[in-house]
Amino acid sequence: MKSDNYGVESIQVLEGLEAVRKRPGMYIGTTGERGLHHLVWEIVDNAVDESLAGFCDDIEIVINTDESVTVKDDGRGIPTGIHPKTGISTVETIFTVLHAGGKFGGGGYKVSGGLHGVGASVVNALSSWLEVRIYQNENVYFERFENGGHSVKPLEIIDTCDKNRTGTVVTFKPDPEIFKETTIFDYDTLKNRARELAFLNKGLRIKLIDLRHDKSEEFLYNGGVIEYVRMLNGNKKPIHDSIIYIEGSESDIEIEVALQYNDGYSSNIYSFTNNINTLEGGTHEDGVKMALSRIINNYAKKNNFIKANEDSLSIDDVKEGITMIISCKHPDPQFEGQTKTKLGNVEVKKIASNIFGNGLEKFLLENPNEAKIIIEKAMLASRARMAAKKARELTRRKSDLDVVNFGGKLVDCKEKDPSVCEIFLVEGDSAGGSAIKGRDSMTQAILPLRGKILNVEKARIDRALSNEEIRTIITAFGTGIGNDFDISKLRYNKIIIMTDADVDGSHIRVLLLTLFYRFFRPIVEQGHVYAAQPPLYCIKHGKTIKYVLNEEERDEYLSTLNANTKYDIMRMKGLGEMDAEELNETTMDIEKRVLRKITVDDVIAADASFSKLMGEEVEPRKKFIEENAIYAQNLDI
Ligand code: 0R9
Repeated sequence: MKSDNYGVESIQVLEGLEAVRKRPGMYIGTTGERGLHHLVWEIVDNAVDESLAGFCDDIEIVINTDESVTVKDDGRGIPTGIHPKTGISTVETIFTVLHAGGKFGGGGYKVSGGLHGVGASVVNALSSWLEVRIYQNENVYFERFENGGHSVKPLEIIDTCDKNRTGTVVTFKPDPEIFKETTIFDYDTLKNRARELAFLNKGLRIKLIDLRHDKSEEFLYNGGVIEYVRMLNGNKKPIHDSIIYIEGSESDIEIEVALQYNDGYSSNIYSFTNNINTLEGGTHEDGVKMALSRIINNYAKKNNFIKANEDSLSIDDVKEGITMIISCKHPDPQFEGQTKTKLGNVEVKKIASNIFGNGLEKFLLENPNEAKIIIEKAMLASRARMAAKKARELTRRKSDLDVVNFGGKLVDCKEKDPSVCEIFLVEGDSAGGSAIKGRDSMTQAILPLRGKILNVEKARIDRALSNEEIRTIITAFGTGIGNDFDISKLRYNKIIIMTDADVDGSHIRVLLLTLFYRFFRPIVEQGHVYAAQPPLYCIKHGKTIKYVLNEEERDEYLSTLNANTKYDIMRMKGLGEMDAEELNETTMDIEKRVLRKITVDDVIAADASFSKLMGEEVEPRKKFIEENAIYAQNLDI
């Protein structure tokens, strides 16, 4: 069949791909940087599926110099015969029929499609060109598609190969007409996910090669999730040597858990289903947490750590300082929740609880020394929780008008509808004073912060709550923390950190982000946190005043001015030196200001950097500073 001679079915196929091009967001979420990288995962996931089926153990991802990407696997190769339903090769079907991979592939766990499960045809539809090569039966099969999935020529044999060589190689170039924001691949984004996939699939080798910068890395973890936990605890101090590992399966559902406690206070539990990060948790996570609490309490009571008349340990107590990976493989996962990252299958809760509970019980019985260390840590957490309870009472905002607790520090806004309200956390009393005068008192609340707030990475909840600055912030937000946390009570839609653009300002910003990340993570995840961007320069010409954020913007603006224009450039002062009008004009006015939204794109990477930068261990911080010092040129800007 020639490309200019398509039948009715082929026309339908092209209409399908055209629909993807018309509404790409529906298939890959966004056409920004995230969507661009999503294309790679769609293809890589097919290779990982082949590995889960037991036929592939080597995957290579290559970023080519022209920003096309090649993905190779050493599996069986996509079937090359004619597909009985479509009358065209199965290869072409996979790349041109929406959702064909799922329909035509048989059995096994399908990781397919990361978040959206859309497959190779969507990648083809959103690419300027795509080429597929299949090594099978001593032949190399080839097909090329152009302009969003139009086959140039049907699948053909272009060469022969060694009889032992099998596999699939896909190269595609994302279409700049679709990805208008960027078509440049980010090495670290690809690296983080490639490494995560290698951790989650023990024995699978994933190599990432960047031909643009001549660098490459290979990830292969025979210990799988055990090595994942070891890496996550790398910047922390574990309190016992072994990493506890439990696996099992029931009714085709596989559960794998690895965990280790460290001497910190936060818990880092990450769960996955079919390699997809279930950020919102779900039944697998619920089952494991339930068993963790049940088994530790049973053991503690049986062995007299907890007396008959004493309270049980809560889930928060047994979670303190835990680093845990939960990986579930399910033949038919149902994803729910706001971001479709919550596992909904009800049967999984009991299965996960049984498998993990039995394994943990056995571990504690066989390792009484480690059991003692873990239980004593949870009991300390329990005592701190009791002490914190009292302090927490003090942070409860009883009503919107309840300003008694604020000691006069918070200057609230008049509007009560949270969706239009914002709060500025301002560095220093002086800038705080200008902000109070310069604000829109209807919708903008101001909380001046005196000096540095406590580093909560190094403090347990009871100590954090005894810190007045932190109590004030918690009270102002209205959400409570820990078990009481309720995001629906958030008093302000935007929480804006306003600090100077110097070293001290950055430090205060990191301390605040650490606090938010540890105690109010959903407000970060749901995009409520922003950093104000005070301008660096003011350009005056004639009656026009233009504020710009950095040198780049300054030069760009100046290049737009007529060559004869006379202008003055002033370097802006710190926040504290600006008067109310200037501060409003440059940094607070909704119409004119620039805010930077703080996102947690990669929660796990963020946790590692928070621990590294804010934790007890000095060595990782020193190493980070040494490695990154070269990037820190403009510290005083
Ligand atoms: C480089 C990226 N790799 C792939 O896209 C890829 C898809 C694929 C595959 C099979 C083997 N390797 C692959 N690599 C495969 C699957 C099945 C049978 N034979 C080969 C099967 O699922 O039963 N396929 C993915 C879907 C299909 N093949 C199929 F639907 F065409 F069968």
